[in-house]
Amino acid sequence: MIRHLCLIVTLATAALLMGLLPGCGNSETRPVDPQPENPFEDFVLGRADALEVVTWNLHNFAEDAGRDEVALAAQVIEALGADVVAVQEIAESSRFDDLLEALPAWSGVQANTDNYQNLGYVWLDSTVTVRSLGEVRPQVDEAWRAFPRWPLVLEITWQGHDLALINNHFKCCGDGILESSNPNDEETRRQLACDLLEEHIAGAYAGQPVILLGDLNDNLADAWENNVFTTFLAQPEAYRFADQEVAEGPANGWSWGPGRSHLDHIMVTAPLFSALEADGAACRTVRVDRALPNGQFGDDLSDHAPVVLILPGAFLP
Ligand SMILES: [Ca+2]
Ligand SMILES: [Ca+2]
Ligand SMILES: [Ca+2]
Repeated sequence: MIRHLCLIVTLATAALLMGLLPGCGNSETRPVDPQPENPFEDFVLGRADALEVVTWNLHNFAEDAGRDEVALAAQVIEALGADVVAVQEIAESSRFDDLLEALPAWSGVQANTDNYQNLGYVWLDSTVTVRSLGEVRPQVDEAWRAFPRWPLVLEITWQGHDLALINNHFKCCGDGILESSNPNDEETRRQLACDLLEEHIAGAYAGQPVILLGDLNDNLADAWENNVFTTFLAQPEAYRFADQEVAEGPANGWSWGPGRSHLDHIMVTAPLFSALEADGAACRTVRVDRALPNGQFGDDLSDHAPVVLILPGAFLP
């Protein structure tokens, strides 16, 4: 599935060769086109001494808006400079290829388990080594109800630290009421997704650092009886949502809308708690939408702003 690596190596080789053959005796000097300004350049997150992990729903990427959507998404990812970006809603696989081509310092993968909206990852080649790529496919009859898209697992090494990322996009919608006796209820389906993911993490990654992230399509701050995340929330010694305070905080920090509700989450397992509590750690919505005028972000790019988790490297296991 890592089918973009060869292309990137080819491009890098071509660039190197061009660099090795300067001048070539051409005395004409052509004016160099100025680099287009990146409207998101003030939103830099990337630091050498921290792991930054982003989740971002790209909203039917890039079905309607064509090249602009690709170019804007590339500018956001480049400006943020995070180590890994987990994305949801890749609608046109070739556009995701275009996105990777526009990001020469990054590599990426996309899944193809859904017929119209897929999961993917983009990572910074200079800091991240991918050890494996896989999917969570629980062997239970109801798994399809939980997962319209199989959770996409990326095992990485970042600056010598091994960890696993699990990206997912839960079933949307619902009426806010968790109706556990109805297997088709949207809230029940999201609750089942949490149950199956918890089982998988506890089984496959006991005692290991795991980051679960994605568009989980529900509110962490809901009342307990209607909260779809209680499997995790009931085990605070094992799991913590890094964005819990965002969900409980003011609306301008919420990811969907942006500012209308908070649906994109990043959860970590216990081995990452010290990093999460360390000075310099943070988890927040990055309101890149504010860099564009008058609703252009929503029209041309996405209805979600990215959410980032920053973990200081010195505190990683
Ligand atoms: Ca970094
Ligand atoms: Ca809810
Ligand atoms: Ca319901």
